[in-house]
Amino acid sequence: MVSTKIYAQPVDIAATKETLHLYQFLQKTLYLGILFGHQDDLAYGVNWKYVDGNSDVQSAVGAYPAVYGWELGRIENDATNNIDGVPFAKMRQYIQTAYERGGIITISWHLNNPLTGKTAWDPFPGTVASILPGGEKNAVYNSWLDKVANFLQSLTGKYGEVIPVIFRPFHELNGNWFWWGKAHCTPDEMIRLYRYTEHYLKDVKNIHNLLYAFNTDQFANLNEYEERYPGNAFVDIVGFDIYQRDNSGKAFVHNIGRMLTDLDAFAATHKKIPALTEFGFNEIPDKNWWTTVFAAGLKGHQVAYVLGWRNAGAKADGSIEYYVPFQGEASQPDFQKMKKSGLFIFQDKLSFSKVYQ
Ligand code: BMA
Repeated sequence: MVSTKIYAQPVDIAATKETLHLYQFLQKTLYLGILFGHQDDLAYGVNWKYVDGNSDVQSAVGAYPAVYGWELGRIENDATNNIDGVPFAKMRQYIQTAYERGGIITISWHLNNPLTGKTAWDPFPGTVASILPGGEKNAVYNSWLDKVANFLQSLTGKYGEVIPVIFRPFHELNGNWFWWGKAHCTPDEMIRLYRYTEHYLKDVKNIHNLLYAFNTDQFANLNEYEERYPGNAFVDIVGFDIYQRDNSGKAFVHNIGRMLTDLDAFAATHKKIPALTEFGFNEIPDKNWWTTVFAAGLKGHQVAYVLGWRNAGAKADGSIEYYVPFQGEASQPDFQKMKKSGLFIFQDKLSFSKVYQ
């Protein structure tokens, strides 16, 4: 169990006032409920794209999510749209809209491979080493971080203040599918890259609106979880990603419970905020999944928030991808039941002053 003491200060000692308030709010909510989040929620859903005010979560339960995930992939190429087609200009507006009503923003980055120019899924050996200081691609990586910094600094509220963001770089780093994955760099290289990235944003670019999230994919035990942990001085939020990929809700409940028990202990000893940084069961093939599997698995554990992955709908390659109900979807009634249970917090329970002031 996480201790009831509120940690006063995020790792960035120069964090802005709003960022500090968000940090403290996230700790208070651990005792009130779990903030429900969704990736790309305001940009598109299973049957729509870029309709102002639309949200699959809102259409399913009458309230917007509390947490909004966004993705920076392709910003490194100066692209107009991100890796999933979301125009960065629109993303900025959605972030501003959500922030003004007390929504919480988290950002991931499926950045291309800086050594080969291919995608995040190109595990070319030596990529991490090549972008560290002294490496042949360090200057390229710095120029990419400059673009990330520009975008983060452009997220401003009504009074010109910068909007706080939970930044989640190098997610799922114990998997092997990304170039920063476990099989493609040493623990020391990964730790140096995480620390360097943070140092560059904070000290070189003067970015002070970030809380830093560290997150793995599923893990076997705490040794695996900790192997590439950059250290207490670099991390505010600790989490992991989990997807159900078979029909057995039983296995999911067991695994999520086992990992949350480890995460609870890790968060308490390291004085960090626990979160479920991504989750999903694609197309939600079980209409009672929310109460009998998802909420059942979370029961008895403390996480500040959960982030359901994106409702892409039908994709160009013919596959279908969605993780959160929408109006008329089979698991909508059970999702409504889960909301009524009060375990989760949606936007309707938040306001700007509660979260940021
Ligand atoms: C993956 C999938 C992809 C997407 C990528 C980056 O998990 O959703 O369709 O391009 O995340 O957001």
